[in-house]
Amino acid sequence: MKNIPSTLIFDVDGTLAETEELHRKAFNDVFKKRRLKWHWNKSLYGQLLRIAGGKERIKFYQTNVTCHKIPLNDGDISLIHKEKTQIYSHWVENGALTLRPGIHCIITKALEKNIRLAIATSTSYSNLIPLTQSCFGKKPEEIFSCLATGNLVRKKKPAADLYNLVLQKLSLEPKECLAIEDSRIGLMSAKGANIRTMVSPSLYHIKDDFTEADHLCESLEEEQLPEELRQLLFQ
Ligand code: XBP
Ligand code: MG
Repeated sequence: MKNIPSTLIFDVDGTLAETEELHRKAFNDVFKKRRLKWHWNKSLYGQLLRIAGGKERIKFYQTNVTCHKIPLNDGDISLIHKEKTQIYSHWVENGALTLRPGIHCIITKALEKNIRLAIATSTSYSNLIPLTQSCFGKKPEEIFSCLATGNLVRKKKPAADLYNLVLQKLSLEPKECLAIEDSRIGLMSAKGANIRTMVSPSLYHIKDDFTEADHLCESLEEEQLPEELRQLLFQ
């Protein structure tokens, strides 16, 4: 790592926790309740994850994938997504997720050392609250100095909007930051903002192309981290 970062910018889904199976179940739950006759199996969901954001994913599916073309308008999709978010948040509040191995340690050490932390995620702010509350016993704002969430930008990942928002809100240069991501679209988003990126692939993204990553780590546990990040956090 040529420059030691002053700010670590975390993705949420797949990076802080393996969340996508829970998102998938919440989508399917709502589809069933609404008798849509849609079901996203794991293989299909893996493909759909190329589209960031739940609303965008539903819209893409309706337009490009399903043969039952039920004409849902943007209002319907927003309502479905709102219900999905309520179900997902409720499960997370009740402890359905744990952090990926190594994440608790990285975040605790960074806070001890006054290293600034930020979030750049396509997911909604309302999904982040139960995650930090159940895994850290804290509000997101008590851990992260900046929360760039999907609801705040026009274009979600792979566009660079979320990372650019973090740079703008914290008045930072890209070279002062390190992004931590799990997917190709996340990597593209961070690199689009010229931010050095460490990738640790999550389960759904093991086979993604990470050629442009500055660091590729099998896991986020201490021994797998790049030397400079280990020095920054653990010495
Ligand atoms: C991953 C996503 C999210 C979730 C669904 O975001 O694409 O859209 O799958 O979340 P990231 P919502 O990896 O950037 O954290 O339903 O809240 O949109
Ligand atoms: Mg992710």
